[in-house]
Amino acid sequence: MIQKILIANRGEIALRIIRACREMGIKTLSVYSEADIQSLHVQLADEAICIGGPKSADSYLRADRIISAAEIADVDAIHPGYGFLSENAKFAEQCESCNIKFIGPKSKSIRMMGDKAVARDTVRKAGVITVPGSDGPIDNETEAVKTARKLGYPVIIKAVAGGGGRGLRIAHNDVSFAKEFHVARNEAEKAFGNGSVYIEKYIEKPRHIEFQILADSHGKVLHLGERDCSVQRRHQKLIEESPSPFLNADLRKKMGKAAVKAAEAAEYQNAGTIEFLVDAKGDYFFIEMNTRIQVEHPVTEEVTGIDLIKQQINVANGEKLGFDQGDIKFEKHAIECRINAEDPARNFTPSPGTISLYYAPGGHGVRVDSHAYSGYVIPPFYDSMIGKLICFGSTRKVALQRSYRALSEYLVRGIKTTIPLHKAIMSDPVFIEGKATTAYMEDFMSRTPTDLF
Ligand code: MV4
Repeated sequence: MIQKILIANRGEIALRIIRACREMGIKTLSVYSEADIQSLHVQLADEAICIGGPKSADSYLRADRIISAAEIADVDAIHPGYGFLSENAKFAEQCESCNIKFIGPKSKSIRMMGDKAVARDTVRKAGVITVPGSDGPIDNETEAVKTARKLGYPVIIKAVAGGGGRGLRIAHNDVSFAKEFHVARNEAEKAFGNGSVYIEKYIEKPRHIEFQILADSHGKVLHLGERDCSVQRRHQKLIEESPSPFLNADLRKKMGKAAVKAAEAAEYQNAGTIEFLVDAKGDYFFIEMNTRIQVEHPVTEEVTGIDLIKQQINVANGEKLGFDQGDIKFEKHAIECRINAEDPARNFTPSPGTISLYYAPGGHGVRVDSHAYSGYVIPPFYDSMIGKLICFGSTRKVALQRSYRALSEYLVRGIKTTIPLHKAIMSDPVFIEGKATTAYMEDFMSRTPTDLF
C-alpha cells in the first residue's frame, strides 16, 4: 500500500499531486531546488528536502539525489509529474530496482515509446494507422532521398529521440531534402545525443488531437476521450479543449479504438496519451505516445469527472480500474488556457520576476491550477507556465464565454503574461468557429496588432 509519495517536480503539477494525496490520506514529500525555497510545493507538503542548486540539471534532474531523498524519508512511491524525469526509462528502472513504485508506466513501455521510430513500428504492426513514412530510421542519404521521393514531397524528417520540435525539418524537393536531412541529424545529435532520424509524408495544416489513456496492471485499457491541442506556438501548446470541435461521433469512436489498440501494443499501464494528426479530410494518423501525465490533463478531468492523479496512484498500487469504457460519460466541454510569464508583444520573451499582485478568478465552471501568489518571485530557471485556467460548462459556447469572463477577472501584476493574448483568442471568430489548425497561431499573430497585449 502506498502511504507516502515523493513528488519529483515543482510548480502547479507538484501542488496538483499534493492535493490528490491529501484527499487520499497519503503523506507527501516535496523535493526542491535552492531557487524554490519560497515555493508552495515546499509549504504544502508534509515534508520537504532540498536536492540542489537552481538549475534543473543540479536538482530536479538529479535522479541520484531524488532516490536518496526517497530512501531517507522512506517513501513508497515517486510521482514524476511532467517534464524533468517523467519520461526517463532509466529513472523508472532505478525506482523499480530500489523497491520504490514509479507512478507511471513500466520502464519498458517508456523506452519503447521514447524511440519514436519503434513506437511507430509497434503500433502499425498492431493495426493502427500511422503517417506513410520510412520503415524505421534511415542513416544513409541516398536511401533517404529514395524514400522521400517515393513518399512524394513535402516530407518531414523527425528525430527518433524527438520531442519539443528539435530535429524536426520539412523538405519540399531533393535539393532541400539533402540539406535538411543533415541539419536534422546534427540537431538531433546535439539535442539528444542520438542523431537517428526517420521520414514521414508531411501533413499540411493538420489538427493535433490526442487521446487520454488510462490502463491498470490487470490488462484493462480505457480511453477518456480526446483533447484538441491545435493552438500551439513553436511546439508549445497554448490552449487545449475537449471535445474537439472538429471530430464527429464516428471519427471519435474510431480514433478512441485506435488509441486503445496503440496503448495495448505498448503493454501500457497508468496514464498516457496517444497523439494523432488529423487532416482536413478527417483522415487521422498516429504520430507518437506520451508516457506521462500531461499539462492539459485537467481538461479531461472536467469533461469526465475522473481524477486522473488519483487513478494513477490507484493503478500504481496494483488496483483494478473500477469502471469500464461504457461507464465513462463525456458530459462537459472544457477549455484550458496556459498562463505563462511571457510577453506576447515581444515574441513571447520570458518575463520572470516578482508578482506584485495576484488574484485568480473563480465561480461556476472555473478551475485554476497554479502555484502563483501575491509576492511570489518567478525564478528564471524553469519553464514560464505560472498557471492553467480551465473553464467548463455544458456546451462549447458556455466554456468560451466563461473563459473570456474568467480571463477578465484574472489579475497578475508586476510581470507580463499571456492573459491578454488568451482574451483576444477567445474573441477571435476563427477560434470561436472551431476552425483552428496547427497553423492557427502564426496566422493569428500576423493579423493581430501586438498593442492588444
Ligand atoms: C508532423 C506534421 C506534419 N506531418 N508530422 C510537431 C511536433 C511533433 N510532435 C510532431 N509535429 C508535427 N508532425 C507529419 N507527418 C506537423 C507537425 C507540426 C509542426 C511541424 C513543424 C513545424 C511546426 C509544427 C507545428 C505543429 C505540428
